[in-house]
This record gives sequence, C-alpha cells and structure tokens, in this order.
Amino acid sequence: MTDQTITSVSREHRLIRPSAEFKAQANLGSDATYKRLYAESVNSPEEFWGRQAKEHLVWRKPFKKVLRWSPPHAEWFLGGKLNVSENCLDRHLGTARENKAALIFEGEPGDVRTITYKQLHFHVCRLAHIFENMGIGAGDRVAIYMPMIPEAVMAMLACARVGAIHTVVFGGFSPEALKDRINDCQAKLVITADGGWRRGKIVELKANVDRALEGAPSVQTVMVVRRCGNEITMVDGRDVWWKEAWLGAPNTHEAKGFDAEHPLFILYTSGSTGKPKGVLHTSAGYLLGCKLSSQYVFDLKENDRYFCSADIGWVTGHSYVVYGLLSNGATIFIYEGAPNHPEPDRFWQMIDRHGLTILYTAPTAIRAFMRWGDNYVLRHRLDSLRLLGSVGEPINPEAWMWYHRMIGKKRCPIVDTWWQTETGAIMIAPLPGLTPLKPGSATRPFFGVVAKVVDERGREVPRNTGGKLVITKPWPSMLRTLWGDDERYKKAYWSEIKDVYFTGDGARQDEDGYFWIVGRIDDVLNVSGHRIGTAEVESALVSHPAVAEAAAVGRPDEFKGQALVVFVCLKAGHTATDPLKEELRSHVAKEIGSLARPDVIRFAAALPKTRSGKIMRRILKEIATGGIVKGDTTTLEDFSVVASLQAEE
Ligand code: 6R9
Repeated sequence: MTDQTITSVSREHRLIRPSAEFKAQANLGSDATYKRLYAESVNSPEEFWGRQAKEHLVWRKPFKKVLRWSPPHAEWFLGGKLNVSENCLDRHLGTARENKAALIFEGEPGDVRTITYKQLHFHVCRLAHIFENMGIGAGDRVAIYMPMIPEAVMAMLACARVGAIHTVVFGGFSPEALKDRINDCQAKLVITADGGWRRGKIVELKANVDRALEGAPSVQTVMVVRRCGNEITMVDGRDVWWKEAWLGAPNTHEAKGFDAEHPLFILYTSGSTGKPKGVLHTSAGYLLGCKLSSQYVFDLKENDRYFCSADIGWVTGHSYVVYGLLSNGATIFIYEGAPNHPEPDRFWQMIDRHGLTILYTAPTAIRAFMRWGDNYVLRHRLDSLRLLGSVGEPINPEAWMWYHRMIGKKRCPIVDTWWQTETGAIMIAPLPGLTPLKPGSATRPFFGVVAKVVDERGREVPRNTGGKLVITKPWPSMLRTLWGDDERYKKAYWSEIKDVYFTGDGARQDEDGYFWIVGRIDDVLNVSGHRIGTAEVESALVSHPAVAEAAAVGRPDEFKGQALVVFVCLKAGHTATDPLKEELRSHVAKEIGSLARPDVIRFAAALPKTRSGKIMRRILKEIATGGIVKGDTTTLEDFSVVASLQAEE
C-alpha cells in the first residue's frame, strides 16, 4: 500500500464528549490523570510498571528487576515468581467475591450455567490434579479445541496452574490446520468436546481431532467433554471422558509459583509469509497488561456483567474473556453459538436476560446487525448496558454511529481498541469518561505504549500523513518470540526498522494526536475480523491437483471489511469451470477452515509478475476491486497478462 492510499481515508470530524455522569464515576477520574500517568509510564517505565506489578499482581516471590531489554528480546519482572491461575482465582477467595459469579454461560440451545469464583477454583484445582496425574507439567504443551463452554476456560486456567503452555485452536479450524498447530508445538494432550452447537447444528469437534491425530504422533491423551451427546469414537488407551477423569480428583490444589517469564501460551496467527506463526506469551507481563487495560479501558466496576463475543480461539478471548477479566474479579458472560440463532436478536435478548453491562464485539458483527435491521434491536430494552467496545478491524464511522445510537442509546461510551495477538493487550484505546471520542479512531495510546507513524526509513511523518504504525519501546505484554523460530520473530517484527516493533498496520495521527488505523499493509487480510495470510490461502490452493499457481488478495467489502479474491492458473489438462471454482473454494475451507473460504475465484491464464518473478499483488488488488490498473507497471514482465485479466472483468 502506498502512502497516498493511507491518507485518502475519509476524514471524520465529529467529537463525542463523555457524559458528566459517566465521567463522575470513571476509574481514572480525569483526563489530567491519564496524561500524568501516561507521561510517567513512558518517561520512567521501570518505576511505573514496577509499581503497577506490585499493586495488581499477587507474587509468590518479589521481582528484583523490572526490565531487561536487549532488543528485540525483553524480560520483565526478573526474579519474580507467581501463578497466573492463582491471580485469577485464589486471590478472590475469602473475599466478598468468593460467591460472586465468575462466569455465566449460555449455550446455543438456551441452557444456562452460573459458576462462582469458588466453584471455578474448585473445577480448576481438580483439573490441575488430573493433568499432573497424566504427567502434564511445567512447559508441556496442551492443545485446546473446544466450543465456547465453561470447560474451555477451566482448561486454560488449569494449564496455567500447572505451568503447562496452552495453545487454543479455534473450533472453526479444519483437522489439517489443527494437526499443523499440534505438530508445530508438539502437544502431548488435546482437550476437546464431542461437538459444539452452531446455528442449530453440531460442529463435530472430536471427529476433527481424530482426523488431525492421524498425523500428529506427539499426542498421548485426548480429554473429551460431553456437550452435544453426538456419537463419537473413543480410542482405547488414548481418549478419556472429562467427567470420568474427574472422579476422585481432589478439589484443592497447591499451586506452585513460576518465573515471571514462564511461558503461558502459544497462539497461532497468520503472517505475511509461510505457515502460521506461534506467538509466545509469558506470565507476569502479559497478565499485568491484560489486567490493567481491562480495569481502565472497560472502566470495570464490581457489579459489571461483561460480555465479550470473541471465541477463546482468538487473542481477544484469551486477554478479554479470561485473563484480564478474571484477574480483576469480574463476572464474564460467555455464549456458545451464532449471533443470529434462532433469530438475529440473540445478543439483545441475552443482554436483557442476564442484565449485561458491557459489550465488546467486532465491527463485522456490528455491520451484520445493521444489515439485519433495527427492528431486531428495538424489541429489547438494552438498558443494563453502560459501555460498548469494538475490536478486530477498523470500525467505519457509520457503524460506530449506529452502535452508539441503536445499542448504546447515546448513553454508552464506545471504546475502539487497537491491538494484536502479538501485543497481548490493548495498545491504543480511549479511556471511557475521560477521552473525547471520534467515531472511527482508536484515539490515544494506553499506558506505556509509545506508538508512532513513520515512513519507509523509520522517520516520524507529519500529522495527518499516512505511514506505518510502529511501537518504539518494549511493553510488558509484548510477545517474547515465535515458538521454535526466533529468527522469524526478529525478521517479521523487528527488522523493517531496526529495533522497532513493526505492527503490519498503516495509520495516521491527526492534529490532536489521535490514531486512525487503516488496516494491514502487509500480505495479511482481515476478513470479518479474522486474520488470514495470503500465503496460507495460496499454498492451500496449490495443494489441489488442478492448480498450477495462485495469488490471493483482499478487496474492500461493505460487510466483511475485506473479501478474499483469488486468482488461479490451472495446470494443463484442466478446464476452468464453475464446478471447479466451487471445488476450489471448498478445498481451501477444508485445508484451513471455512473462515478462509474464498469469496471470489478468478481463473487466469497467467499472473502479473515482476521480471524477477514476484507476483505483483498491488495490480491484482486493483483488478479485484474493479479499478483500472494505475501506478507503475514498468516492472511488469508482460503487460498483456494484465490486459487480459482486465478484459475479463
Ligand atoms: C485483537 C486482534 C490484529 C489486527 C491488527 C489490525 C486489526 C484490531 C483494530 C484493528 C483497526 C482496531 N485491528 N483491532 N484495526 N482498529 N480497533 O484483533 O488481534 O487477530 O491479531 O488482529 O487486527 O489490522 O493488526 P489479531
């Protein structure tokens, strides 16, 4: 993407000031407090973070040093020991929170469960014993492939309790994708369910695990939760029912303290090249980032009932369903199924039914709600809501205003939160009640975040000029490396500009210093808020016998943010037909998961390439968007390729 395209995003000038009422109760008091704390956090990061870490986390052994930064590797809170699950559970026991709901669950069929902190602790302790009896301990990898049910949260916390590293794989991923992730981290244990409910149908999770494990020899045990009661095969000596393992396990568990830098989880995410990257997060810094940002960005109050619609398979589910909220002693609401089942008003129904106070969702969902029509919203009161959040992709000002008016009834501030799997926690976001809001802007950096918009050479660009979004100082919840591939970690994030973290996003800063994120400027697409690497889609396509070569690009889409368009060259002997198009779409869905199913497949006689043989995606993007190919085409090897692709349009 060129600077020109980055700056051409629409200018939005509306300013929405916090209401006096919200302001009066805001956790941080006033904007002056934000400014003072922010200045301290970036000018004296060690004092600031040292103080926060002591205040917000429960330590088994105090840390000796706040930060060791040897770019691009950071270590935080050296010498300190803590247990993450203890920080999310045990710390609330023996307090007024003990019998407070930690989690309210609603299944798609309508079943509801409420689990208090005391009960959640009990479940996690039992599970921790079960893990230990299986020989799962510190540093072992555990794959979690589950629906959004309470057991998924328990599984994550039990891993943390025994020091095992979890890798949650979103239930929408294919057996193939699951296998690759298990193999990459050599997981010993898989936790799954017979199935999960989605739009009235069962997603066959256990059957997918069985298929994945045909090619994943590291797995010794599979633990299965009974959720849907569908028929499954249990493999003797390998598979155990969660409920049976449960029997006899003690319900208290003495948690050990682990080093502040002990790995907590690996989460695979798409990059611009090659296979998914195993982003590694560690314990204390990550937890502190999640806890502090949850408390301030969501302005958490003791009586809040917080609903984040993200699946735990994504980072938002890790940081802002589980770790950030439970460490604050909040009540989380989780929902298993689709937002439009049985009707498109499911969310609004649940908000009224459970008296939910905070909703954190994605622009793609908001745009779907808009499309489904206001009538579905107007049937419900929604008067329990006091704060709304947005994450995953840029929110267009129209969607922002609709969310503000229809859902928030102009009463609820909206926090548009920019961050990534790699950043672990929210990096740019307003503080509700303090920050005047501009629809479409994630506004200002959170504590400790030094964000800049720079040009190709790393020089800060003037205000209102587009450029690359970078972070110039380390922060506690940053990723530590990529699992098993430190070279790729250095290359992917820290080499674009030496010793500076490159986000992959384009942005501009306006005259007030507010950030406007434009979206990915690398070869990563954002389709309905899901990160998809063009390289992954291309390699899925070329694994099909009819495909010689493929190129995937994004095209702006009113609902999905970006739509996935692929150009395919067939091998000799294969004919371009509509059934083949359909077959290729399904093939990609089978290889990666249906989230990566291409929206459009176009057959091409050849792809536009540079003289050195690189596919010119910029040109394909222009063709996919239906525009005329502009800009420099002098590096093209053969212009007739472009001419024939355009003629087909
Ligand atoms: C948390 C999460 C990260 C990418 C990121 C950016 C986009 C996320 C955004 C946003 C504009 C926001 N993104 N939040 N863009 N405004 N508020 O989504 O992590 O799945 O790793 O995606 O999502 O492009 O680089 P992840």
